[in-house]
Amino acid sequence: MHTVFLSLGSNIGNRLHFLRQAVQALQENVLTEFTGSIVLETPALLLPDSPSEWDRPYCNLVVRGKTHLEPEALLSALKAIEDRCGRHSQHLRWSPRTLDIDILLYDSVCIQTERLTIPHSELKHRDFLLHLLALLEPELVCPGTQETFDALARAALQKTKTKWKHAYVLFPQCMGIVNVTPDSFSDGGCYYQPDAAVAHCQQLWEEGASLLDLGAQSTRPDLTHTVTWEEEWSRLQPVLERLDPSIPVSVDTYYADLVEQLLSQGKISWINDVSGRLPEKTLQHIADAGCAICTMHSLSVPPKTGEYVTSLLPTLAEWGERQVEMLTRCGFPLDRIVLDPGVGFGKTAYQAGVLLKTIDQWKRLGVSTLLGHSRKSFYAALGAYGARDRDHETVAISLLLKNKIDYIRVHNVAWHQRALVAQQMVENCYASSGHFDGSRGTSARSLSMD
Ligand code: A4P
Ligand code: MG
Repeated sequence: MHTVFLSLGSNIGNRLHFLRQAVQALQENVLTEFTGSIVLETPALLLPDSPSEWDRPYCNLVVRGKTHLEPEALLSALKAIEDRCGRHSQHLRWSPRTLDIDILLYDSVCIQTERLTIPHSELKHRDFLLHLLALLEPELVCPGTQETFDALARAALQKTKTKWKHAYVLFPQCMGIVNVTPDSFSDGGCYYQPDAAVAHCQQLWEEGASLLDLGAQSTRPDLTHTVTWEEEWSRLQPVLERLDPSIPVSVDTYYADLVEQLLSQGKISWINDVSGRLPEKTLQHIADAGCAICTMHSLSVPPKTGEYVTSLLPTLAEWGERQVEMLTRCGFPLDRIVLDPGVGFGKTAYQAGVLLKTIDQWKRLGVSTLLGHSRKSFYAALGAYGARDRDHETVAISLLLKNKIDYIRVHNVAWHQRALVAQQMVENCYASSGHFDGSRGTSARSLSMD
């Protein structure tokens, strides 16, 4: 097996989505013992006289893994993944791309053929690649030099003084909450005006949300006045009209009429049904439109104080099985079904702990899970913090459960990305013996950082 480092970059459309697809394809078909760096947003490096519209920021990451493929075969496998992620095979050099995968290092060899230069010819000139490699494996010596990536990255950054604006992780995915309501429990009124809602959507997107969940009806506990589907639509329409169409949108509603209206406009990717009770005919239409369905367990919506589920785990297990069976019958493939256990909907604050601890109980069903724990009232069991002041607890639980869930539905995307990035930096940092010499992984030197 050969140890390789690859760089991945994307600067068109839904960049994190393309990188995520590529990482999954690499893990399935090309690399074992896979480790990924954090993702950095980097300014585009362009060739002289490039058109100004090429100047779009990239998302870049570096991955490490083992492969049995020889260099030329590896290059072909990477080109096949680029193709699948929508990259045109005929492209101008350094033009914008949905996905680019380059081989940075292949064992410690230096290769110069018609098709390949390894180490990659630009490696030493790109501060972000040296930085990402140094974050992954600081003591590794760059083949053909006597220098470690730690030294190379520090020297490059001293020269360029680059500061990256955003860093992201690819997993778990953040669904950003946007309440276009006057009365939601933690941010009611903040994004009720269309301009404020659109600006917030754009902000959450830039902070690293994978999709945005737009809700036009509060589901806070004991709400007495619910609004009609027409009112929900009048709140959502001006936001959907103004939103950047490349941002994937979920709409949080349990009204079948609103779902039909949304599908006829064709601007949404998901329906988030917190009632879990949309009629099968509506569900079939959602499936036919190619959208995903998120279905949540609840007893009543809005939840009523004093109404709680008994036998929590068997109830949820049975409900999950029934929902997947019914949604599959309605035409949803498994990868477009998302189950949400419904923290705060018919569960006590004490049951919330059990529910979170067993969040991976539906894994065997082959569908995705979403956790909607952001700022929920069960945090009041831990201290007298107001609803807007519960992001610390929310982030802590997201970090704890991040490997057990696919999506976290959160108000504060920026804090989540910052915390997840910091954690991933340490988790994926490799304490090597310095060279590609077969002893990788056997030395356990402690990390020291300037
Ligand atoms: N090739 C030679 N060596 C390699 C290698 N080590 N890995 C040949 C992969 N390919 C290699 O590549 C063109 C040909 O390079 C391949 O067919 C292969 O035979 P390509 O990916 O088809 O075209 P390209 O990407 O436009 O050209 P190139 O030279 O690979 O450019 P780079 O280095 O990929 O640069 N700015 C930021 N911030 N972040 C970026 O990731 N990337 C580029 C493209 C420009 N600006 C950027 C970024
Ligand atoms: Mg390339």
